[in-house]
Amino acid sequence: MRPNRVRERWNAGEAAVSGWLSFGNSYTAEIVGLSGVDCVTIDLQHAMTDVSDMIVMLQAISATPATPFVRVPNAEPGIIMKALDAGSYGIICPLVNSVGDAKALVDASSYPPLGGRSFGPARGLLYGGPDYAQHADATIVRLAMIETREGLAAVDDICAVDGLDGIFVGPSDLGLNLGRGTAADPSDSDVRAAIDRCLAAAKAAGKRAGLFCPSGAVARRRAEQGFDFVVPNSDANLLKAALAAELAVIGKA
Ligand code: 3PY
Ligand code: MG
Repeated sequence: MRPNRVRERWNAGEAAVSGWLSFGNSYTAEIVGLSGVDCVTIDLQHAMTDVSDMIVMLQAISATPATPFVRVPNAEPGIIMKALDAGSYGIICPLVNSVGDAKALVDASSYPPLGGRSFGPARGLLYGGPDYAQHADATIVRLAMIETREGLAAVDDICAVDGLDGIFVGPSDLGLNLGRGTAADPSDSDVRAAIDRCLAAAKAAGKRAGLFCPSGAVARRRAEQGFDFVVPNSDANLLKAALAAELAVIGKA
């Protein structure tokens, strides 16, 4: 089976860097996939994307060296299985608030006996290779998002769930849930402590920790801190920032 570059980075003792796709478009998926990132995450939760966009985006990413991940809208088994069948090598699941939510993620993304994923890997087989079924469970990465008070309170138990590779912190929702705003690189000491707490919980359980970041500088700092999976902002945010900078040069901003 084609290897997962995120796991390769981890096995080499490095953090994996992921692009983040908010446009439901195969061209931007290809551009980000060829940018030098290890991974490209298609966001089906908040982005302007739907399932048919996801399929052509996964096809575009196949033509790049980057490994495709999908952030699903929720832990509903149907969408997790569909993303995997379409060739995603990683699932990032938002709003994981309990051990039950984390187990549901593992269950939907793993074949029996580990889980209850139904067999029909469609594009997964084309992208992964003919031995997909034997290696899928060990190749696919499952990250549970910690981004609420409940998730934070349960983070140790969530990290202990068998088959879960780790957690992915959503700093904006976490800040919002703590009543401290939506900054992606929070200065608030409680939100910062909550992020550090998530990292410590993952490490204590021998699991991986990821984090959405608003820039490469923050992503680098977080990787140096010990995060294993960092996202240096989304395509849409980067386009907005780059355009604003250019417009400022010509006096339009
Ligand atoms: C958050 O910050 O809440 C996120 O979900 C980042 O993607
Ligand atoms: Mg969020």
